[in-house]
Amino acid sequence: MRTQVGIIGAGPAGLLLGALLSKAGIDNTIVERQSGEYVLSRIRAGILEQTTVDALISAGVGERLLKEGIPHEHLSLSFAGQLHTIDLPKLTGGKTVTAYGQTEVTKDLMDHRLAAGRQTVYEAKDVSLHDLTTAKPRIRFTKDGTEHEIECDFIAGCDGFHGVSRQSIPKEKLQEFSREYPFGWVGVLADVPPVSPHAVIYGNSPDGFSLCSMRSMTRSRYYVQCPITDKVEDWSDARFWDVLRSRLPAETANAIITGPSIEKSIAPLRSYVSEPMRWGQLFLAGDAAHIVPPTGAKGLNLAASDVSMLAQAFAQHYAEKSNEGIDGYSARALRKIWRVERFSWWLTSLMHRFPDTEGFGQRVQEAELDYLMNSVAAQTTLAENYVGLAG
Ligand code: FAS
Ligand code: PHB
Repeated sequence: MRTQVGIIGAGPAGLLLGALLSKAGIDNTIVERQSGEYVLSRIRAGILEQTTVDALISAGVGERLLKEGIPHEHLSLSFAGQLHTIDLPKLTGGKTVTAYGQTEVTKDLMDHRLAAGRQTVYEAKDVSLHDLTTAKPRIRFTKDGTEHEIECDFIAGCDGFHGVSRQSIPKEKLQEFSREYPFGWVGVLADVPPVSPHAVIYGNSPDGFSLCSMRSMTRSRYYVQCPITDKVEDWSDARFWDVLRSRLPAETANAIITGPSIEKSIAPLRSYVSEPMRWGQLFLAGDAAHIVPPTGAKGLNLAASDVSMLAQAFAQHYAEKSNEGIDGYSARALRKIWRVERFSWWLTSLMHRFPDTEGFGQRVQEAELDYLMNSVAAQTTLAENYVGLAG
């Protein structure tokens, strides 16, 4: 087989890149190791920046998003028993974020790709990359027991943190930066109305972090900070709802409508960046190159930012015979990535209880929250990062 751009991974990064390349008339094939059903079963992000919404509309998959996505004009922080609400459009010249689950984004992109007759190989086994520093890099995989090979001009590694792409780059060519956080998040999805349908609530309480979000007006998404050693079986629904309520102001806690969890999982929190994002004809995008703690709601949005830049770069190569975009991709993407890594690390540090933070550290955290709630300048910084930085 042959294609212009081979894409590894059919998560949001791979699917959005495929849609953007198809729109630019660039042939592409996606190779995914899981089934489509499995990819859709993963419950992850829920908040889209405007630039992500714009990229999805540009890729031709904005119709359901515009109908069902729920704009959030506010962001709320709760601490010391109080709820503080930040007016996003007022502080950012009219920008907001949109509540629309990653599962829906992935479904829209999958449906669009199927309807366009574009090739996606699901359940591909033993995916490997070859000849990456030549003009004809190759993807090899096994499907239903038969070995296949795809010759490409370029390969986009969109296969997430545990994928094969980053591992195909010689270790000595990579610089890796990481920070592991000493806690995780228990996440619950429940078919109950959201307590706060127009603002995500981030909570900092003496017992730890909590978060109130949603997927629709009848489906809610909640999280609480938990020890990194916890297992999902340690968390009954009853315990989850009690802990969540105990970490929120009374008025909010009393308004929470509980119900049986339809999904419950524990996610570890880490910050990670791998540099550079290119090796020969291999380009990394999304979680394959970086991870942010979900506190800033940035993982999916950063993946969309990478593939928007990469799609532009490939289009410039083929349409204008210019390599300026692909040669500058890694540096341009990393400049944005590090600014988002900084924001995600900062909000995580501000809103969580760290095992070793007491005394002085705790007072500094409280002073920063107090300053944030009494400074328009500080709230503007939070707001412009939350709605998404340009570039
Ligand atoms: P993904 O990991 O989504 O997709 C990579 C794809 O590549 C997968 O389908 C995988 O099966 C495939 N793949 C892997 N190895 C392969 C191989 N060798 N060959 C072929 N295919 C291969 N972000 C937020 O903004 N908010 C959140 O609340 C949030 N919660 C999260 C919870 C969890 C548990 C995790 C893991 C992440 C969460 N994220 C969150 C981040 C998440 O949304 C990612 O940023 C987003 O999925 C990134 O998309 P991709 O880069 O496409 O990677
Ligand atoms: C979510 O809706 O899943 C969500 C919202 C905001 C975050 C993280 C996750 O920061």
